[in-house]
Order: sequence, then structure tokens, then C-alpha cells
Amino acid sequence: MNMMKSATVKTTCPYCGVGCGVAVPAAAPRNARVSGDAAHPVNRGRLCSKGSMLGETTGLENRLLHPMKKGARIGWDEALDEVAARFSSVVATHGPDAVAFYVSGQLLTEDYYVANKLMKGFIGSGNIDTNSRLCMSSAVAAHKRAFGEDLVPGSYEDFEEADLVVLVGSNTAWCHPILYQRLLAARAKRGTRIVVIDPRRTATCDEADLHLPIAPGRDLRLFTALLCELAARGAADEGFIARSTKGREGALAAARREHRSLEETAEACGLDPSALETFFSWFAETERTVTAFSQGINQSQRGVDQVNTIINCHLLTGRIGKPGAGPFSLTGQPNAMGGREVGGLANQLAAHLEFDEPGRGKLARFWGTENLAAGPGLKAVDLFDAMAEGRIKALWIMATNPVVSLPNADFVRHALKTCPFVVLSDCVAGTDTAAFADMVLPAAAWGEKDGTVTNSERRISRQRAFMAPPGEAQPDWRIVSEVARRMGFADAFTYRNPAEIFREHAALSGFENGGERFFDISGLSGLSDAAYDALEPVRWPMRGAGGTPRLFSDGVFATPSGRARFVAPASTVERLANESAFPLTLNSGRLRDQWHTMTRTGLSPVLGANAPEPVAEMHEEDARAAGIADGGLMRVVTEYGSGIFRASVTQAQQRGSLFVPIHWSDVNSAMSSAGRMVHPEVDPISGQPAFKHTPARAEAVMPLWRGFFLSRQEIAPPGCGYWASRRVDGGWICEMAGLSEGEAPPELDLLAGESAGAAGGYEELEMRDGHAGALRQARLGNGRLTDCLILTRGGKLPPRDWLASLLLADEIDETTRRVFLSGRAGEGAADSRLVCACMGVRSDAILAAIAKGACNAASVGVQTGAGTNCGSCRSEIRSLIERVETEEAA
Ligand SMILES: Nc1nc2c(c(=O)[nH]1)N[C@H]1C(S)=C(S)[C@@H](COP(=O)(O)OP(=O)(O)OC[C@H]3O[C@@H](n4cnc5c(=O)[nH]c(N)nc54)[C@H](O)[C@@H]3O)O[C@H]1N2
Ligand SMILES: Nc1nc2c(c(=O)[nH]1)N[C@H]1C(S)=C(S)[C@@H](COP(=O)(O)OP(=O)(O)OC[C@H]3O[C@@H](n4cnc5c(=O)[nH]c(N)nc54)[C@H](O)[C@@H]3O)O[C@H]1N2
Ligand code: SF4
Ligand SMILES: [Mo]
Repeated sequence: MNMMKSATVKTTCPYCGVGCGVAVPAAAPRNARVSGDAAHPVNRGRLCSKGSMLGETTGLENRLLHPMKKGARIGWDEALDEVAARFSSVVATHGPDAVAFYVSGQLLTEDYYVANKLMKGFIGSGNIDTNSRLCMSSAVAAHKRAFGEDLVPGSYEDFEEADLVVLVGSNTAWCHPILYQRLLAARAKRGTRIVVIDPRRTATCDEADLHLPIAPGRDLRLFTALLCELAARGAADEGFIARSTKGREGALAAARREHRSLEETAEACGLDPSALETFFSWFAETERTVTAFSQGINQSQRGVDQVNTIINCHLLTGRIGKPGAGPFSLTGQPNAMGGREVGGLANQLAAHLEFDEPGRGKLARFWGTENLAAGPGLKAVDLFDAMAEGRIKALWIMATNPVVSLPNADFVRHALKTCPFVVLSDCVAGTDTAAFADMVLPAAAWGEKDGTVTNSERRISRQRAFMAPPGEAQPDWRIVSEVARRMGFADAFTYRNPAEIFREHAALSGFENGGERFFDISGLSGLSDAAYDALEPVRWPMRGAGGTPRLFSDGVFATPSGRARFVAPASTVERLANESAFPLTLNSGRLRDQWHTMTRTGLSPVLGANAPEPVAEMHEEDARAAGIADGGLMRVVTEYGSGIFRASVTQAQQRGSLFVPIHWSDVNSAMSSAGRMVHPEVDPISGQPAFKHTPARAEAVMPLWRGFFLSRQEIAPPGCGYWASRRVDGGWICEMAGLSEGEAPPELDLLAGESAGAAGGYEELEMRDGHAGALRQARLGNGRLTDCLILTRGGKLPPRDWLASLLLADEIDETTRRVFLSGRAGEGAADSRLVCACMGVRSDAILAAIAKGACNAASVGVQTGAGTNCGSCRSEIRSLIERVETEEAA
């Protein structure tokens, strides 16, 4: 009878804030393929490449299975006792503010709630901050200033019901792919205009009616000007302004001081005046306008003011709380929003209560504590500063990798070394941060734990377990509760399951809430365990039954007066021009197929194929000036650190700007970690780092030798100046280059060591050409390729795919051996790369389809399947078509 019900487990994707539903066969083995949940209102069955490949990342390959102390396995009891004892003793000796938690928008709401309750409610310090500080805190602060509470007004339907969608500082096509696909599908029907505001021409620009390649950091100026122009063009909604807002005159007066003419603003923003005029007039004339923004806005020295200027434009035009209209903060992590609901940021309390009265009093009563933190704790960057000064003596990090993701990352490493006791809870072993932890605790991972997450449109969805945690891994809420008990707070942490925690969280949201806090999900506080298990995705607020797709439709906001506030920015004066030593602006962000520090997506051969190496993008004139060649190596240098990247010289990048991906770290590369180079500048209000705008310079790097190493076994760091390794089908591949005389070219024996699985010994193949500095070595075990090394001083290297495919072959035949040794390895094999990760289609297949007459992405899709799932690769397919057309024309 229950067959249908139990045949699949429905859960939510653990990656981006779109929050797609995922369906997994019940009792599926590890690495089972997942599919989209056709019934989930967010994605209706679709998944992007990362979601589609979840099955490739749920193996045990890199899992942390046991509690470890300084590298040695210990028992759970011992580990929990020690964590509790160390934290208690620091609190007793130095006070509660000498300890801290640094947590993550990748925790489930229940985990997060318990961690926040322990620190703020019972240890009694505000020192719990989260990586959402790096991500959403500017939007949070701006929401509070404008709306009186951290509220995202709209929903995804608004993207579908809008006539103009402005995407600012958001590479939606890659970072919120399924929402982007919903937008494109709606646009095919209603002809929605899309404007993208981004210094780079990203994949998101491909479908845009207008791309404004704004100068970095000038959005404040742009939206200040927009406000003036909207007023001048008669777009103000006087009725709404009078009824529902405050402060229009002040904001407009301040804006008018900055915006004198369209030409002047265009010049300041580095934009063509006619393009700017188009944008202003489209915005002025389109009632149904959504302005969606993400890290290009938030991660800026003026992030909060920038978000408020965007909101100002929507308040002036009354385009908020209506179908197809509103400012929309795109959240990054799967539970960025849920973390804010439970008070994960150091400057707020749980359930949207503030550090004031009556907020503190209410929370203290609800939790029954006398120890509630008196005031806000340290924000992430300040927290690590305090640590370096010796003020934080015990730190617990959960579900984040700060030595990679915080700015000025080498300083973060130093701060962690200074801290006497560092605990890390992670599901993966050997992350970059683990090297700095005294104790690592094995957390249950996605698919093994139960709880809820809230997506960008305030939608609460269940994550459900479909596998047992491996080894001794435990869900985060239980680990934290156990430590709380051992610190003497047993009565407040009696939870037996996540449903109990959720009920308490839901009850708190309604506690002494006479409607002044919009965050209210008290309608869910009476869920039975079974009802919690069966919970369908629902959007808050939810006071009784049914959710709320859109806020503010009655024109009432969460401020004491019920009116929204226009906020005049402090001033739009831009940061100082870059000094001559660092004339470029270093931007950093995401690639289509990787998630942050790659601890999970890095396990997937498919996801690693589209962007196999860390690439820095730059404009051709900047490249020429620095002597940097497309495809060569380059060094990016800032005041804080440097990194080596493969250069991509591209028109997509504007002059004066560099872009690097954030995904590489010391675990998978020599020196390609963005965080080392990022300055520690933060927004003065939110404390969010300005990740997008670090002054930098670029230099050419001339390798003495180059090559790659392919192995069936995980590759240890080869110790040369440049390397980057990744998973391929059947093994690993590592790109390498020697950058200084001291780095002798490696030999296969040294790199490979003794691999397993060659009972009868190895057969070795070798070709050396001392003159050309060429070396080709391979080892075969039982006839199969186990490792191979190819090096050259100045020559060409063979296509990686051909060699990598040999790892899968059962036998390497005579012809293949001869080809390998002759140095013509893979000649004739096209250097193809994976374009469509979902359907596994490579560029050679797409080129073949184009040769057969496919002239647009749709017909390539019909012939090859490429681009027919999540669609994020269609821009790459179109560039292949364009390339062929240009070549044919030439
Ligand atoms: N594939 C993938 N998707 C993800 C993630 C991932 O790791 N991988 N992470 C998730 C998370 S946590 C987040 S926060 C989101 C982030 O999602 P996004 O914010 O869309 O991603 P980013 O690449 O960080 O930055 C967006 C864009 O801001 C632009 N930008 C830089 N400076 C400026 C500026 O001064 N003005 C303007 N207007 N734009 C500027 C950059 O060029 C970049 O294209 O993605 C989520 N989705
Ligand atoms: N230069 C630069 N830096 C940036 C950004 C940028 O644009 N540029 N963006 C910033 C932003 S927006 C973000 S959100 C951050 C993200 O940065 P991080 O949070 O540091 O990145 P992740 O790799 O997602 O780290 C999550 C960690 O949690 C672990 N994990 C996964 N699931 C669980 C779980 O259930 N429990 C536990 N305990 N652990 C788990 C993973 O293995 C991983 O080690 O990076 C920030 N840093
Ligand atoms: S868009 Fe992709 S990464 Fe984001 S939730 Fe959906 S499937 Fe996951
Ligand atoms: Mo983020």
C-alpha cells in the first residue's frame, strides 16, 4: 500500500539557494543517481549540473568517519567531554566572550538553531557568526533599514510575471540556474526584457536584451541616478509613497547631489550614455519590474547602501508587494535564509528578535535562561582579528572552510594558529581548515541527515535522509546538543530528533509576537513527528494554515510605523583609485559546475571536466601590457598575497579587471586560492567583505617545464610551483609546471610511488628526448595503465582526454603503446572538452552536429542532447556555433 510513498525519498538539493527538490530511490546505495522532484514547486523536476551529479559526490572516498584529536582517532565521549571542558574552562577564566562559533549557511535550520541557542542563550556571548556574513549580511542590514526586518518581499513567480528583470551583480545562469531557466521559459511566452549589470560579460548576458558592463563598484552611483531619473520621468507612485513610506524627500535630495546629468553618471560608471538611457527608460516605463541582486552588490565596501538604493527605486515606484515587481535578494547557500531566521549572525537574536528590549527579554523568557548574551558578538572578519590578538581562546567551526573562503586567508591561518583550541565539524576529511584544528568531529552529510532549509523565496523545504551516516558521523544538532549537555545545560538541550527542534523554533517565532515580527511560522509549531516528516514545501510567514507567497501586498511594513523607509546612502564617493603598484581590480566568483571549496563537487569527474584548471580572466590589452599569453601561466599579486593561474585572455573581461574563480585551494592546487589575495576591507555597516574589488596586478610566468601526471590513485602534491589536480573517470589528473630552477622535473617513480594492484610487477614504458626536454613515462599493471607522466620544455602536450580514457581500458594494446611512445599520442584526437555536464556531451560531438548543419542551440540539442537538461551550457554551445561561423567567414 505504501509502495508509491516509499519508492522515493524527497529531499532538497544541498547547494544553492534556489532550493530545488530532489528525488532519490528509497534505500538507494551510495552514489545512486538522483533526479529532480517533479512535484517540488521550485524546480518541477529539473536540476542543474551540480544537482544532477549529486550521486557522484555521496561516496565514502573523502569522508571523515571518526572524531580525531591532532590526527589521532578518539572516541565520541572523550571528544565531546574535551570540547565541553575546554569551552567551559575558557568561559570560567576569561568570560564568555573569549569563546566563539563560526558556522555556516550550509547547516540545516535545526543544527543552526541549537548552535545559536547554546552560544547566545546559555554560554552567554554574541560570538556566533556565520559565513553568511560573507554572503548575505549587506542584504540583511539593508532589509532591516528599509523594511524594519530582514524580509525578502517576493517570490520566484515574480520573475515569471515580470516584464523587466534586472540582474545586478548576479551570474544567475550559473549560480541560480534553475531560477534562471524559469525566467527564460516565462520570457519565451511574455517577452520579458532582461538587463544584466555586471563588469564582466557572463553567461547570464547571453540572453540579455541589455548588458551594462559597469565599472567595478559603481552600482551605488548607477542606482542613485536611477532614483533621480525615475522621479524626473514621472514614475513615482505618489499614493504608495504617501501611504506606505517615509524619507523620500531626504533620499531624493541626497541622490540629486550625486546625479547631475546622465552623461556624467555614464562616465563615472564607465557606460555608454545611450545604453544607460535605455536602461533608465525601460525601468521608468515598466510597472512589472524585478531587480534581483547577488554578490556583485553585497560583496562591496558599500554593499548595504547599494542594496538600499535598489530598494529606494522600488519604493519610489511602488513596485513592491505586487505580482511581477520587487527588489529580490538572491541567497547563496541552501540555508542562507534559515540561518538568519534562527539568528546565526552575531548581531541578531533568534526568530528575528533584536538585541534590544523587548527582544532580549522575550527570548530569555522563552528559553528560560538568565544568561542571554548582553549584546552583539564579533562579525567574521573582526572575530579572526580578535583571535590573532589572543582574545578568542576557543573556537568551534561548523560546515565552512574559512582558510579558503575568508579574505586575507593567510592571516586567517595565522589567527587559527594563535587560537589555543580549535574544533572543526565537517563531513569531509582533510579540508584546508582541518589542518588548523585541534579536534575534528565527523558530521553526517547531505542524504544522511534530516531537517529543513529555507530558500531565497522564504520557502521552507525538508532535507530527508536516505542513507545511514557512515562510520561514527553524527548530525550537527546532536553533536552540539551533546556538548551543551556536558557544559551543564542539559535541561535546555533535551532534543531527541530534529522535529522537536523545529517545533521549538516555530513556537519561538510566534512567542509574544503580536504581528510586529513578520517572521512567524507558529502555524508549524504543532507538527507531529509524522507531519514534520511529511512537510510539504511552504513559504513563511505561516501563522495559521497556508504560506505567504508575497509580503507587503497591503502596503504595511515591519517598521514601528508600518511604513517602509527610503535610506539615503552615506555618500556615493567611490573608493580611491587603485595605486599604481596595483592598477587592476581583482574580482572573484563562481564557475558553473563547482561548489565553493570543492570538498564535494570536486569528487565528480563530470563536474571537473568543464573547467579543468584555475583560470584567471583578463582583457587583451591588459594581457598584452603584461606580456601574458592566452593559455599561458600568470601570477596575480595583491598587497595580501598572490596566486598562479592559467590565463584566459578574453573580451568578456573589461579593461582594468581580473576575474578568478573561488574554488581552488591548497588541497587541489599549488597557489590558486583566491582568498589569499583578497583584501580584508568590509562594508562598515554589515561587516561583509568586499570580495569583488581588491587592487591587484598581473605578471606573466614563464614555466621551465610543463606537463601532467595521470594516475589511478589520488595524487599527492607534486611540489612544483604550479599544479592543479582533479578527478577524472577512473583516477586523477594533475597539471604541473616548474617555475624556478630549483624545481627539477619530476620522475614517474617519485610521483606514483608504489601503487596497489600490480601483483605481477609493473611494465614500464619510457621515451626521453633530452634535447627537447620531453619525457613520456607510463606504468602498466596487469596490462592496464596505472600511471603516466608527460613533460615538455617547450613543446606541445597531448590532449588529456585521450590519455585519461586509457585509464578505463582493460588492456593497452601494442598500437597504443607505440603511439604513446612515438610522441604522437592522441594526435588526430580532437582536444575536446565537456560542455554539457548533465547529458555528458563534449565539444567534438557538438562541433560534429554544427558541421552537419545544426545552427542554433536548440538544433544542437536535438542532435546531441546537449543543453536539454538544465540549459546552463547553451551559452557555450552558442559560442561554439559562433566560432565555427567566424572561421567559415574568414
Ligand atoms: N555554480 C555555483 N553556484 C553557486 C555557488 C557556487 O559555489 N557555485 N555558490 C552559491 C553562493 S553561496 C552564492 S553567494 C551565490 C553567488 O551568486 P552570484 O553573486 O551570482 O555569483 P558570483 O560569481 O560570486 O558573483 C556574481 C557577479 O558579480 C559580478 N561583479 C563583480 N563586481 C561587481 C560590481 O562592482 N558590480 C556589479 N554589478 N557586479 C559585479 C561578478 O563579475 C560576477 O559575475 O551563488 C550560489 N550558487
Ligand atoms: N574570494 C572570494 N571568497 C569568497 C566568496 C567570493 O565570492 N570570493 N564568496 C563567499 C561566500 S558568498 C560564501 S557563501 C563562502 C563559502 O565558503 P565556505 O563555506 O568556506 O565553502 P564550502 O566549501 O561550501 O564549505 C563548507 C564546508 O562544510 C562542509 N559540510 C558540508 N555539509 C556539511 C554538514 O552537513 N555539516 C558539517 N559540519 N559540514 C558540512 C563541507 O565539506 C565544507 O568543508 O565563500 C565566501 N568567500
Ligand atoms: S539550481 Fe542547481 S544547485 Fe541550485 S538548488 Fe537547484 S539543482 Fe541545486
Ligand atoms: Mo554565499
